[in-house]
Amino acid sequence: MLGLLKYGTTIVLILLNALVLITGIEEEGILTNHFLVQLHEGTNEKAQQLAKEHGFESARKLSFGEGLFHFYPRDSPKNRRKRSLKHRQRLEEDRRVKNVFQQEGFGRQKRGYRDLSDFDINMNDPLFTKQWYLINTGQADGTPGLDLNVAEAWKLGYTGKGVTIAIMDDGIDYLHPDLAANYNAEASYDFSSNDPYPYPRYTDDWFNSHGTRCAGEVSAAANDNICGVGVAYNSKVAGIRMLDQPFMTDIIEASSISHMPQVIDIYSASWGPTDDGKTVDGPRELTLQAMADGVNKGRGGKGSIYVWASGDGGSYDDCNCDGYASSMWTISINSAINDGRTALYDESCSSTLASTFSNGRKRNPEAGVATTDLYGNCTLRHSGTSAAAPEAAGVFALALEANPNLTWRDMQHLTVLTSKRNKLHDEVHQWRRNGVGLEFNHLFGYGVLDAGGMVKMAKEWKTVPERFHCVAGSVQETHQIQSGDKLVLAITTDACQGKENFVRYLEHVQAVITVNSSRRGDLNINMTSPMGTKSILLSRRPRDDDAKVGFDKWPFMTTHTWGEDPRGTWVLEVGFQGEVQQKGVLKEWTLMLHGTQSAPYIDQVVRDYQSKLAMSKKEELEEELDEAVERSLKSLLSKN
Ligand SMILES: *[C@@H]1O[C@H](CO)[C@@H](O)[C@H](O)[C@H]1NC(C)=O
Ligand SMILES: *[C@@H]1O[C@H](CO)[C@@H](O)[C@H](O)[C@H]1NC(C)=O
Ligand SMILES: *[C@@H]1O[C@H](CO)[C@@H](O)[C@H](O)[C@H]1NC(C)=O
Ligand SMILES: *[C@@H]1O[C@H](CO)[C@@H](O)[C@H](O)[C@H]1NC(C)=O
Ligand SMILES: [Ca+2]
Ligand SMILES: [Ca+2]
Ligand SMILES: [Ca+2]
Repeated sequence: MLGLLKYGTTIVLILLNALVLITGIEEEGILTNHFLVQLHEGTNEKAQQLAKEHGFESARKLSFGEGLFHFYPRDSPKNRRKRSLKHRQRLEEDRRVKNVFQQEGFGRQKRGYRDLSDFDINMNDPLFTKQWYLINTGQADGTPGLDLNVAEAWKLGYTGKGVTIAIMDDGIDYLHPDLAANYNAEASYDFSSNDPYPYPRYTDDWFNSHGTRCAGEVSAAANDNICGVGVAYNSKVAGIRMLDQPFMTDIIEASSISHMPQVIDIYSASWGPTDDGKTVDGPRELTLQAMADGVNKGRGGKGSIYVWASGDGGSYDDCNCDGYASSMWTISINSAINDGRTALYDESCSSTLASTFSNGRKRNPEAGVATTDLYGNCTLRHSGTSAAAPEAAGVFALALEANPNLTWRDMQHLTVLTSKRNKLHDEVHQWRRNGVGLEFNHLFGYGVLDAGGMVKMAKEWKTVPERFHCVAGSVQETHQIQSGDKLVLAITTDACQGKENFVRYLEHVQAVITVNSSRRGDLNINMTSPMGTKSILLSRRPRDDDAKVGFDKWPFMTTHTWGEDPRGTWVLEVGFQGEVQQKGVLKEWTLMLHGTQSAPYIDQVVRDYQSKLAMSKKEELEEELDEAVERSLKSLLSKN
């Protein structure tokens, strides 16, 4: 009897989750005229017949138990509740019926439908209600609930206090009344004109408004009656002016990226190589060194957090050809528009970690990103993946306030685990799950950042174990490729098992590739992990007609295999797309694995977040975790 009761309760829950049957019922304990009916022997027809005899509309067979049916009413569920008692008695008396469970009705909010007043966050800032990326109630024809979930983080008390974010851009209007109070002058600098005042240079068309707009998204003050509210509205913002000179240099980039790494926590960059769909470029020597130093020595050794816009080149470009966005040391952020679709300028690539929001697709003047603008103004029209990166920087500031101990890798792990698919919708690339059940998309990465989820997990977070690097294998012979005949290569690896640098749980994977071809833009490269996760390392770039340089030891990066066991066979596929016949030569493929030896989440609250993991893989994962615990215990014991 107890068993049956328990069973019944479970079913009730499943039923109510699966079917949106009840509307308009707020109180607990109301009985509906939906019934869970168990028959002694029940075909679908018999059940439907019986349901009609008893005055129901019909019955539906339920897949999760023997002889179980949902008897549903003819009438709107709101009305005629009085009749339900009679229904029940009559059903119970019917000899064909074994059990009857009348369904209780309880409140379930339709996910995504919200009202600003639900948040009891009362900001007097005039643009606050237009900032749909903070709290999306469906403004500007957007999809309600599709937002950064900052309200939850704010309610928990996290607003960015004590965290400094640098905007590396064309300057900041630090006199802006919505920014002045949060401006960190000591941490600011102007590398475009070598002075401590990163004020934007005036032009008639307000061309240099980019940095000011980005700064407002992160750190605009709250409740001051001016413009809107920053994601981390109590954080400090520093201006690093470095985009406003005729040419970029390695020195300016390196200086910017390494400016005051013990004071600045997060660096936000919304720039990179030209998004013309034919450039392949990345950080030069000094900048690479500066980034490496930043992640190793910044923030007292916990590592500077570099947030990067994945690019505005649209479907013509591939952000894996942008060495800043595809770097393991940057968190590369793509953008979704206010109804969850991709923006026209979004670039896709396997190195993108997560997404935030930019403008709406419709030419709705209120669908842009509302923020501060030059000369004390406000704007509703900020857009592009430029707008997306600072939102992420703001969310990371909230996480750092929740736990200042987070390392640059902890931040990436948190991003992977707490970002959500939500209502993001990519017409080209499907959402898939990787070998450990993490859901990802080629364009959106692991989904949209969830500030509430992130601060909660950050609070309990234990720093991930030491990181190791393993060269899993390398193909050095030359291989011909031509249209219609793709090249397939394999590397079988033990991931350095038995050596000090064994990588058992993946973080980033790099495929260092040297290849030339008669047309670089027609090349495409895929790589599949031993657990079966395919990463598109390079997609076609129709405007790239390079026939000389190709890729020279280019590190293509994927984040899709995060958490996977890298041991086994990796497969690389290189081919051409496009009408014209092309040929090329692949000269090198070196597979580099980065990750941990011990399971990163053993001590983590992640177990509570396993809904994010595929149910089918959950047990395997548990097993793996347990095995890892056992292994580390054994090795500890053997050392004694
Ligand atoms: C905002 O911009 C307009 C020009 O579009 C300018 O006339 C006005 O003075 C600016 N507002 C402030 C507060 O400076
Ligand atoms: C951060 O680290 C310090 C020293 O290791 C520790 O005392 C503190 O509890 C940690 N804080 C959090 C939030 O984990
Ligand atoms: C690619 O490299 C091979 C071998 O080095 C060379 O023979 C060939 O001409 C090159 N092809 C192109 C398109 O540069
Ligand atoms: C790579 O994957 C994409 C998407 O599934 C596919 O269209 C393309 O043909 C693949 N390319 C190769 C070389 O296998
Ligand atoms: Ca200046
Ligand atoms: Ca404000
Ligand atoms: Ca690009």
